[in-house]
Amino acid sequence: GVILPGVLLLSACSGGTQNESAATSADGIQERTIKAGIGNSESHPQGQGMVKFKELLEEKSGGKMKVQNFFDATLGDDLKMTEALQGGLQEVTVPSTSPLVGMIKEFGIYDFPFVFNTEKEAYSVLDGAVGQKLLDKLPEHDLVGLGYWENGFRNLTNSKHPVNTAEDFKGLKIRTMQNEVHLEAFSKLGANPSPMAFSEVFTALESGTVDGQENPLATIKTQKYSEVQDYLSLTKHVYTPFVFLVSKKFWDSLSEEEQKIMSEAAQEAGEYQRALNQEENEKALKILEEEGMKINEVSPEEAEKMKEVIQPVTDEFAKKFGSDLVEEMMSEVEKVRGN
Ligand code: KDG
Repeated sequence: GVILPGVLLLSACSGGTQNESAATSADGIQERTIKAGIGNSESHPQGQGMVKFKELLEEKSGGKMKVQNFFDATLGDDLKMTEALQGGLQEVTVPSTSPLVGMIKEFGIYDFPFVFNTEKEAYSVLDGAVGQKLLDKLPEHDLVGLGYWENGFRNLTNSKHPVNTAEDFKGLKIRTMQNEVHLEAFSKLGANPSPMAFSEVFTALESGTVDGQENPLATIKTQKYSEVQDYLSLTKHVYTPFVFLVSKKFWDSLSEEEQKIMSEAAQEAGEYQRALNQEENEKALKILEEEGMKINEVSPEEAEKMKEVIQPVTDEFAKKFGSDLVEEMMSEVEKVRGN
């Protein structure tokens, strides 16, 4: 609620029943256990971000607010965990924004290929007015968003051949996230996309159900995709944010002080996670090469051609998601680029 710690203290002393005064401590922080889950492994920068979040929250709450982290989709994949938050069965998850688009369509603007060229451009949109507008849509879906972490620029791996040009996508069976923009963009390039939850990807690649998948380098490394994929093409075709979600049911049960330290912990852990992610992506490239992947760059000219092929898809979805919002995002990117 909105009760200040001082007021709480007063009401606990004067007239509060035995139960009320026992439940509300002087600093407005109670003993709590937060179940937090992600799809990535603990060694992934996202996993390390969760470890940092746990440390920070436990420290800020004097050890009262405890975090139990679950990695590797042991609590389910992004969508399942998000639903568990809505039902009040789980407190925290940090999904890619992409699978949420079926629920809140506007998040789909982040799925437009080739919008961002650098992390800095992405941060200015995510941490600015556009990012906040989208977070503001969460409460009506029983979710609260405490900011954006980084999944990052996605690159294509496959078992068939290097992808250098738009034509090279033709006929490739590619796993995508459960997201209509990704599906249609890959179809437009002539690939055969199939949407699939993250935890099923390795097996699908291994069994040949799909030829390829796309993810940031740190994920390609920690998921050991090099064991089942020969080619890594540095397409950087889209930037995926993570969004730090809290169950609204849980959030509304917290005191103002508890909400404050939880926001701070998510924010500070997010800054740490973004920096680590950039470092780990660089390191991963070298490791994947050592593991035998055949790696190719995609020239800016070819990337531009891929973008042109996909453009009709982007235009169609821009209308659906809100042209004003898309324009606001693009002008923010232009501002950063101009500087
Ligand atoms: O922990 C996050 C993962 O569950 C997922 O979001 C990773 O980008 C991802 C994917 O390809 O599903």
